[in-house]
Amino acid sequence: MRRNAILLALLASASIRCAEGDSLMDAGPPDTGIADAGALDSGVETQIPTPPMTIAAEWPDTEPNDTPEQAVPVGVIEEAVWMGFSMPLNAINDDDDVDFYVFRTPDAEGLMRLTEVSFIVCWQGGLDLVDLALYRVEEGRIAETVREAATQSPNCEDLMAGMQPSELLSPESIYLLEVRAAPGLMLGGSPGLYEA
Ligand SMILES: [Ca+2]
Ligand SMILES: [Ca+2]
Repeated sequence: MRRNAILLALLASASIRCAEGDSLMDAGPPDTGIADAGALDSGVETQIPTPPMTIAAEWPDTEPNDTPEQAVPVGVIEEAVWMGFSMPLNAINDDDDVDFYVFRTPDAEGLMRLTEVSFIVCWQGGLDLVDLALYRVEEGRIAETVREAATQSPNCEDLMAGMQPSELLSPESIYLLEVRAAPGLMLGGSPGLYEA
């Protein structure tokens, strides 16, 4: 009964508002506002994409990939990290661009075979272009920071720095690689291409 009364009161107030001359146009924006709030809520709920079970043959810089939730899913890591060989080419597109990629590790045996894999990202131009970070992902969220590489090197950042993948990574797990513009970067309008 009480609920019906409230509903009637709401309907009555709505009719009064209409009667007062508030057009349907005016009724629009609050609705849009609610829709936006809904989108925001679902944004909070979104998770880091689950990478496919296929081989991570290409690591394209598909923008926007500026947040972990927008990470480019690249599959199971094998042999090498391939950046700068497929379109869209990997680049720091502006002075504070961030590129996230999410990948899987193979099983323990496969991981031991990954002796040639390195996480060395290089570029030209003689400026400090990128910093790197590697995170372990659990249930679609960042569980821990595994390692960071943030030197002032003018040509490469090396995330592994002499370690083997099997020392750094767990088998059959999901990891997120962050390639972000180095602090204070000034590209002067042209993108800073990088390769791995
Ligand atoms: Ca980019
Ligand atoms: Ca980006």
